[in-house]
Amino acid sequence: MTTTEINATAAGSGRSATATFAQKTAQKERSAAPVDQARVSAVATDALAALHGVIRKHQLTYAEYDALKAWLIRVGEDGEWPLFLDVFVEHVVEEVVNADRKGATGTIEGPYYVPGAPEFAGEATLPMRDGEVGTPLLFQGTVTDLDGASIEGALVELWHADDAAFYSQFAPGIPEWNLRGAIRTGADGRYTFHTIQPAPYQIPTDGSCGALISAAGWHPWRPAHLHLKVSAPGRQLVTTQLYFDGGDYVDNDVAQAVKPELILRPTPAASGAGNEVTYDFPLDPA
Ligand code: MBD
Ligand code: FE
Repeated sequence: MTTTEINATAAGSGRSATATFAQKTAQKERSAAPVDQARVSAVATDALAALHGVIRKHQLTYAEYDALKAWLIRVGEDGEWPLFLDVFVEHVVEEVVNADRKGATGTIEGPYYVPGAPEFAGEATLPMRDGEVGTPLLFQGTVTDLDGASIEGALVELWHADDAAFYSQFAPGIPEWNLRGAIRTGADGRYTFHTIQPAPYQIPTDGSCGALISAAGWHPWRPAHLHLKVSAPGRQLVTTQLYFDGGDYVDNDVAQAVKPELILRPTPAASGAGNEVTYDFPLDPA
């Protein structure tokens, strides 16, 4: 990877994620419930108390307090709040919100979902460039209810990074819907995607998230992953990711979003090109 590409990722992807998040929330805010003052007070009081506890525990200095202020200001200037929160915080929100699910296992959405990708019936090759680099992957399965009965009219949305770990609409120079698409299931509940396997994702190293990661001596990597949203009328939407058995960082995701149920074990494709794997989505009732 060249330095130019790394710079483009930090300057482009983090900031674009902020713009996309602002658009997505503006739509939701119009129908939002009124603010519950007691809940705001309870949560904010405890959040501040947790921070006060950290300051006491580690006997923070003024130099460290000023470094924290400067870093927080920079996260906003870089547009990296969605990146920071989705990498370091979202996994606990997902754990709490989906604790009672019985069907398909969820995990974090991350910063790079865009609604409205091209939709196909039953089977699709994801939009990709001529000669898109990467190992071909046939990814297929069935959307069902909790008893295993197939669901017609389910929507399986798939988005993932390319073989250089860049996401369309966030890194520059990639066609708008590259490696993003959705399949509407027929009566058999089945979906079949033809795509390529993504590469492990590196958190941009030259922005404020990268500065924290390197200052702390952590690593900036997520394992290679497919992102999915699977939904159907009368069913709970599941947002999840799938990983590749034995892949780098599967056991050490910086975003702590891997779960055992989410690890794919692809086999060589019957077609002879690349790999294939089957994964079913049983959806909880709404
Ligand atoms: C990603 O691709 C991602 O999935 C998450 C959660 C955070 C940063 C980049
Ligand atoms: Fe991702």
